[in-house]
Amino acid sequence: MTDSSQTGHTDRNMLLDMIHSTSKTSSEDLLFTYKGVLYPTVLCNEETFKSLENFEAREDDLLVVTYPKCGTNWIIQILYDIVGVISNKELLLDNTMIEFGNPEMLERFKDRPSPRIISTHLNVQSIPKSFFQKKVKTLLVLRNPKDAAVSFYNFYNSMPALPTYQSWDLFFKDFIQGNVVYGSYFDYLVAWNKHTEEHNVMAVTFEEMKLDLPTQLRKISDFFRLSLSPEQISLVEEQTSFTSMKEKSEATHGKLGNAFFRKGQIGDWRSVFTEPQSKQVDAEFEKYLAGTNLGDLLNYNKYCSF
Ligand code: PPS
Repeated sequence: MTDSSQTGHTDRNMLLDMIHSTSKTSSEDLLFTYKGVLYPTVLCNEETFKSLENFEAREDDLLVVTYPKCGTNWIIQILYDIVGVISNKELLLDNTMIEFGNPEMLERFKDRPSPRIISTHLNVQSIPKSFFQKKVKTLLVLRNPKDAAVSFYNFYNSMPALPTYQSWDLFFKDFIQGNVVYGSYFDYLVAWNKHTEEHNVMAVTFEEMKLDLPTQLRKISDFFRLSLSPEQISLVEEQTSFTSMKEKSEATHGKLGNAFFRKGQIGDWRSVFTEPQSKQVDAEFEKYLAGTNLGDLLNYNKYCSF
């Protein structure tokens, strides 16, 4: 990616600067609701959401969809590295979520060369329709809800653009009610469950990536028809390990590096959840996801038993 990636890089830096320069104010100032879902005011606005309705996807876009804290930055780095390795170029990490920034920033996606790596936390209903009409290849990254919740709590408290919670218990109440940015974890997955049979949609989990990254890299690269040699897989594996990404995080994420790359582990929830909280998540899982394709993929009993 050449000139236009420089533009993207500027947009990314601009967003990081906007976050850095936010001083924590009240929740009312930091969050707004659009179509019943909470969003961060510093990063999102209604005008961009309206423009998104007419966003033109390209058939060769690589779309990544994630509920927050489920491995977004990891998968984005993986895709940049895969595309970079295949084209034999070091790509500048210029990614911004499509819903971030103003409509002009969204407009500049048109200048990005193919294949565009596009990522979003938006729920299915809010993703521009053209991605579905064009059957754009879409990778969904899932993470068990308990680790996602703990990661989210820590992120709220380290991110200037999000309100601070005085305690985990208070955050947990909001998480379980979907009263957090981007809404309910369960609603998000329930909506995606309806798309899991489509040939252009593939789901992987944070846990599978953590336990056997090479296998998942092969699956991901084959899915996007960007097949890698074993040597290329090893290179991408090395570049996208937690340690390596954390080390580079100041360059990629500025002062927020440590907020984005905190622990990168499976099971951190065990040191935070109380038994009743754990049971409450189990009940939600049972109600919404047990026995579904995504519910099965999550391997819930393995990762979420108290
Ligand atoms: S965000 O803010 O929604 O975009 O966050 P997201 O990138 O989706 O998720 C952040 C969590 O992913 C962990 N992470 C990783 N884990 C393992 N390996 C690698 N390479 C990696 N990169 C990011 C990150 O540490 C966050 O999880 P926690 O549990 O908070 O550490």
